[in-house]
Amino acid sequence: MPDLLQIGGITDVMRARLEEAFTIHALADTALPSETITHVVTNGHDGVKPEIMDGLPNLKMISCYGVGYDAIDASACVERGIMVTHTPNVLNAEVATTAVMLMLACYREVLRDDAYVRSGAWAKDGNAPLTRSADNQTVGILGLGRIGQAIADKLAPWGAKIVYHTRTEKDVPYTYYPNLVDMARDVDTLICITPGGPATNKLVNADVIDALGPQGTLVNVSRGSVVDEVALVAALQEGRLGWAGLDVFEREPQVPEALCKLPNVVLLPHVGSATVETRAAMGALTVDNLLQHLADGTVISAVPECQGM
Ligand code: A2R
Repeated sequence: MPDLLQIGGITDVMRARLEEAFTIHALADTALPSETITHVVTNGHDGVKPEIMDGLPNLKMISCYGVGYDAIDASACVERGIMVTHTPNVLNAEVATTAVMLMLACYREVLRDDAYVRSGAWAKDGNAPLTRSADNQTVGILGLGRIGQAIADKLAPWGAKIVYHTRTEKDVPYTYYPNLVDMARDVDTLICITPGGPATNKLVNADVIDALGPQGTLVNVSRGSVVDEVALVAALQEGRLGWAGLDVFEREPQVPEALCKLPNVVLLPHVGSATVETRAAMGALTVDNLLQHLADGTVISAVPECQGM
């Protein structure tokens, strides 16, 4: 059987299917047969480090369990003729739910009010302070792709007015902002859902955060690298930004202590797509890509860089 290198975790269902077609090797294996590894299964967080890829001379395909593949150098893969696949679409609805959940949790102060009940403050001090309504807000989506559109759809029942910023204007019924600072100035909430990588590094900088302002809410379900975390913490501490709902961080799983101490943030451990149902669908697509590539050299969901291969 061909040799498959496993980087990061896979589910039992994925393993059972892969074991029927591949001999699976872990990165930590002392006797890793680097020369004969033809396939890699990894995830968006671990990716494939350049030094690992360099040590695999017969690598033909990398299947990424996730839609974001910024931890894999796809251009270098194209040069070497290595196919890269990912899992788009099957997680759109779940990540959109996470984004909306973070937005609602910020507006309605879910964590503060939960603590209010648990601490006994309700009985002792009376009703909790009022919160802000999440209805009829102007929401700017940074990255109106597959997931961004799903977020817009999920916000429709809240009467949201959707606007967006991307590099190219889309054929959608929402106002387009070619400039991100201008959009941030005009919205109540900014939701980040671009890919990670150098092109989007710290796209949400101090200028964007200041434009969002003291009444603004920032939600990030994309990559930690998209937001300047130092600028974000400072703005939240100084009241220059109102609230933040964050699923992703610059140095996961490390989260700045200063962020953890702030009352005006909701923090999640990168669980945007992490439900049993959605991870099963992502796992199935990850394995389907590998098995199809093994069978006839084609794949179901190549990353854009590899679509012409
Ligand atoms: O810029 P465009 O026209 O290519 O639109 C894409 C936008 N985008 C950007 N917007 C502003 N500045 C950039 N430098 C930039 N780069 C990309 O992000 C497009 O509207 C959106 C990405 O959409 P999709 O490719 O359909 O990705 P999907 O499936 O929505 O996933 C987005 C990301 C993943 O890469 C993971 O990092 C995360 O969500 O879970």
